[in-house]
Amino acid sequence: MPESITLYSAKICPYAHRAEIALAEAKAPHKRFEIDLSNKPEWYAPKVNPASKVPAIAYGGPDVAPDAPSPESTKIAESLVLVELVGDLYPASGIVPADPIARAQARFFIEGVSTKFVPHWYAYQMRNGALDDVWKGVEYVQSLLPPTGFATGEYSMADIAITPFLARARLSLLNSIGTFQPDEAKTVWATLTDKNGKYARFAQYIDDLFARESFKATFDEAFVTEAFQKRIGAMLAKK
Ligand SMILES: N[C@@H](CCC(=O)N[C@@H](CS)C(=O)NCC(=O)O)C(=O)O
Repeated sequence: MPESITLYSAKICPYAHRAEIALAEAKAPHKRFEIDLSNKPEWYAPKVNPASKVPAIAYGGPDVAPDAPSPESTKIAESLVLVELVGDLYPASGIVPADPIARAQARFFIEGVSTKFVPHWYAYQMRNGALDDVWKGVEYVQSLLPPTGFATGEYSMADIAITPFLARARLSLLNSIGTFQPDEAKTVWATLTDKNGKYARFAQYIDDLFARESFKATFDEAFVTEAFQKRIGAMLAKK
């Protein structure tokens, strides 16, 4: 029986969202504490995560309030580490595939998402990066997908790794939050979700990811849209 889990998270953060989806998938009892990234509590870095980032988990230890973390709990950070931790604590969730080959495929998929999709998406959104690079990333991820179902067949950590980025890409493109032109942004999302187009398999995959209960239960689209408009708007205004 796993010990107590306290998740330090932020609704806007795609990395933190990975940990939230994993906990929801596993139906893992936990406490959740929202960290305001623009005004982080002074105890957060010294007592929970020296890198001062979300997500982080305090595991085990005495039953304390999240804003008074105990030195006796184990503190662990990094979204992908946390997703695997939840999967290992709750093996029946299938988050970490039991089959070694499926597990390796899931890790390979995550590697592709982290190196070939996320950096190009961020460059496009935040720094006028090349749209072509985003398409290359999508094409690569699409090439890893089986004909139907999730990244390795059954839903797993591979799917958890990409979902928060697609959800935020969607709202950023549809609300033109980024360094792109509004018309182009809307066309990009339409192309990505066109079931008869070049990315038809990817479009079906997006539908399947967004239909997952663990995603729906952990994504506050209205909140994230408004927060993105403020935070990313301010970041871009500084440039
Ligand atoms: N590699 C980390 C990245 C986490 C990360 O960058 N989190 C951001 C928010 S999305 C953060 O906490 N940044 C610190 C800050 O904004 O002060 C992970 O996968 O967990």
